[in-house]
Amino acid sequence: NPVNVAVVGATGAVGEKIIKILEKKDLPIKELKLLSSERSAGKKVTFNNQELMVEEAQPESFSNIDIALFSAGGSISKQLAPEAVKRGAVVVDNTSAYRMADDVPLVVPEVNEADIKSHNGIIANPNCSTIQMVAVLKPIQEAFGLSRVIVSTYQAVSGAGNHANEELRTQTAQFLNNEEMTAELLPVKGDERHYPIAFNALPQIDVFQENGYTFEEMKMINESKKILHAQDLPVSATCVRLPFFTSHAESVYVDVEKDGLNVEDVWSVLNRADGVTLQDDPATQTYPTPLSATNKEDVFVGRVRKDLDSDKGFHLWVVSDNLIKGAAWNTIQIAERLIANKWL
Ligand code: 11C
Repeated sequence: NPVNVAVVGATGAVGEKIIKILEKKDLPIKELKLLSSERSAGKKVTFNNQELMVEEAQPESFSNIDIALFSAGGSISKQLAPEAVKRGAVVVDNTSAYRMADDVPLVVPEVNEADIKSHNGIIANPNCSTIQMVAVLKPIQEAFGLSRVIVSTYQAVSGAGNHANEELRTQTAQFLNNEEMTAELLPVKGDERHYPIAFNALPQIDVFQENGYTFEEMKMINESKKILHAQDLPVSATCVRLPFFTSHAESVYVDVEKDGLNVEDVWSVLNRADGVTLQDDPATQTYPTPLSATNKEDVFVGRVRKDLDSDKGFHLWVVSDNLIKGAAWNTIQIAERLIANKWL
């Protein structure tokens, strides 16, 4: 049966992608309602050649909605997701508001689709940098076991939203014109100090936690354990922002449990993994980059190498579009599975 879908945060970086992907896919949508904060209400957005008006999200907006896709920031989700659920909608939430709640499944469909079934009205979409990593870790975990993960990220500015893209553009022009760069947003909106991102690398994504890790690093650590059902797996992360617009890249080190594996063994499980594309051939300089992964749905992996000292250690380079698989596409996949499995 066709469903009524609401997109909350319809004018944001992720909301825009959700609408574009919904146009391409054949979800049985009866009505699409576009919602936003008061600031963006009144804007017009085209969907399937129809002009739709963006309305301010209110509790009543969710009467008659079957699926609500939230990506308007954590505070809007905290305020309005329960209102949507109260009115009978199932929420797929793209923010960090509910991810670690025990009664909220945190889902990457290729990894833990079955977890969706136990939802109580809210399903959380993981952080972008987590999604692409677990998509690659899962087939390795299944085939060989995992005993340790260490990741360093190279993340795009669009992860911090459309305003961060503008800041990179402005600073790049300033630098090339020999002007002083103005930094007002990155590394984190609202934090005390700001540094230029253009021609730079910022080892801070989101705010610092008491243990010295940033919230982005802790998200990667805690979310990965939850999605992989591996609370005891040691995971450690260093997250860095770099001056390009789209797609996050990650250097991932894993220790597997099985002895004596070689690169071909890892290639063969990655080749069979859903949603993963292997691009790995040093002889032809074949590997993914943020530019080559942009606007694609898959997670790309290359540079698979066996550690030179540890028999069970492997290094991988993982790249994916942070706004597509990292956000909009994963959200829509969850909605698709809700409908297909009749888990609404
Ligand atoms: C970034 N990963 O690149 C963040 C953006 O928890 O959904 C995604 C924030 C989130 O800045």
